[in-house]
Amino acid sequence: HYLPILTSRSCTSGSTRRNCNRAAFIEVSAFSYQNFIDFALNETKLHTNLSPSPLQDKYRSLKAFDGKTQLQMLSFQAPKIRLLRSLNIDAGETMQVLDFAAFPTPQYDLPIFCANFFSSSSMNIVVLDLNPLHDVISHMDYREKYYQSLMPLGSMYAELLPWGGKITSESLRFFSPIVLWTKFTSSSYHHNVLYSAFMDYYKAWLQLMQQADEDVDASRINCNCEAQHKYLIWRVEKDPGQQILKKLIGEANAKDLLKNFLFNGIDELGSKTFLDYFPEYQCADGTINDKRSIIGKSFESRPWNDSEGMSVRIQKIW
Ligand code: BLA
Repeated sequence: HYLPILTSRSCTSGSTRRNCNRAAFIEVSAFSYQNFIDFALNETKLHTNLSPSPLQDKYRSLKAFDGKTQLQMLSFQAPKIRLLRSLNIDAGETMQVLDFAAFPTPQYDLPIFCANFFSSSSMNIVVLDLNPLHDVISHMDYREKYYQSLMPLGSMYAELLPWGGKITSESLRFFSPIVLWTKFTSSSYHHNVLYSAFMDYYKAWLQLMQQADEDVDASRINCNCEAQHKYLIWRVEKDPGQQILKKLIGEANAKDLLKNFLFNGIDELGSKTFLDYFPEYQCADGTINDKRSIIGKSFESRPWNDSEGMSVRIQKIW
């Protein structure tokens, strides 16, 4: 898996193959997440019948206020996938961002595939996970069904991409025991490990998708809808990428992109509000607290390491 995957800019501008390979290893700040997206789409097509999402009409590409930064959007659907979408932000060497997610059709209790990679010229902030639809602490059966067999894969990558330090405590509820939350300085080694992890995690998700049986019980489907709705509402309101999106394309466009593209489905999957799900964010005047976290940041180290200790420590935030 450890291939020189970084598509260096000098590669695309007609340099020789030898220079191209050198550039891929040396110019670590000039890379793109496009090949991650290409891999995922090609791989998906091997497993299911992918068709364009109606969202493609409205969300394709945008240029930021700076006139240089490009935002590229793709969206698809498939029988078991309600929405497969990606946002790729290309600000050259200053910033590259990938937000790639797959949301299951509500008849399936499949995890949500989540790849959020933010890269500036020096720093990378990464979350890669199969976000659980249902709580993996109280629903041991859900945890076993989807994560038990993936624990070795998760442990291998958790060693290569160590825990990124304290996070917004509320976020942990949306993470699985195999989550990769990490920060690293840019290097071709790190980017290659990340590409490898992305490929393996996505292949694992596709396999789960292919094997998933449809829920027929109406109450189970309702639970799946509500869980996905809660997840979407959380991310529309509290996603850490919001500030940057607002800076790039303005507040109204950023809000539209978050609600109607990135976390599309809020109007269809449920009718509860953010404060119904997260009442602790309610201010005295009834509005939603702007803070990303009420509890504050915690989890200095990977909380999933010891399975006994983990339950006790994580239960406190539920
Ligand atoms: C930081 N992004 C973070 C952090 C997390 C995530 C955990 C660390 C800060 C924190 O504790 O909140 C990602 N958090 C997630 C994800 C979930 C979650 C995926 O709860 C899912 C449930 N990140 C993006 C995009 C951008 C981005 C699209 O995904 C930019 C357009 C930027 N993320 C970004 C930046 C930081 C960050 C700049 C550091 C600044 C900060 O902490 O606010």
